[in-house]
Amino acid sequence: MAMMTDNLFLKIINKQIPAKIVYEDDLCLAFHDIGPKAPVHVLIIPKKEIPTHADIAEDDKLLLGHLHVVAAKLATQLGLSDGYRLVINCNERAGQTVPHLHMHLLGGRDMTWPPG
Ligand code: IU
Repeated sequence: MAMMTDNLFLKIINKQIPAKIVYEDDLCLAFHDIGPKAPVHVLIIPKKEIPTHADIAEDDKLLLGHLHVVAAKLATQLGLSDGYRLVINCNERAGQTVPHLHMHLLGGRDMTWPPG
């Protein structure tokens, strides 16, 4: 699938379109993926506009660390202590469709490796 030209996640951050939000603070938002690929599938996104993983800068170190801390806490809260996977797709060839950095938190089923 091609990358969207519109950043719909910005509209979710600004509450212009609905999402099932599970966590929010000044830096990030987490919500259930609209098309879940596992029994638990949450997206964790920075509020800062960073289009892709390749656009992360030195100044974003604390922000990226924060996203991981939030992901770990959510995984525990959502009952994924027996295992979960974090995925960041970067650019179209890797399957990124929304041009706003997002971390997938997936769990609740056995995972295979390598990913497709
Ligand atoms: P990707 O890594 O860019 O492929 O992931 C985008 C995800 O965003 C994908 O799993 C979609 O189902 C999900 N999503 C969503 O949860 N809500 C939306 O409004 C849109 C996409 I657009």
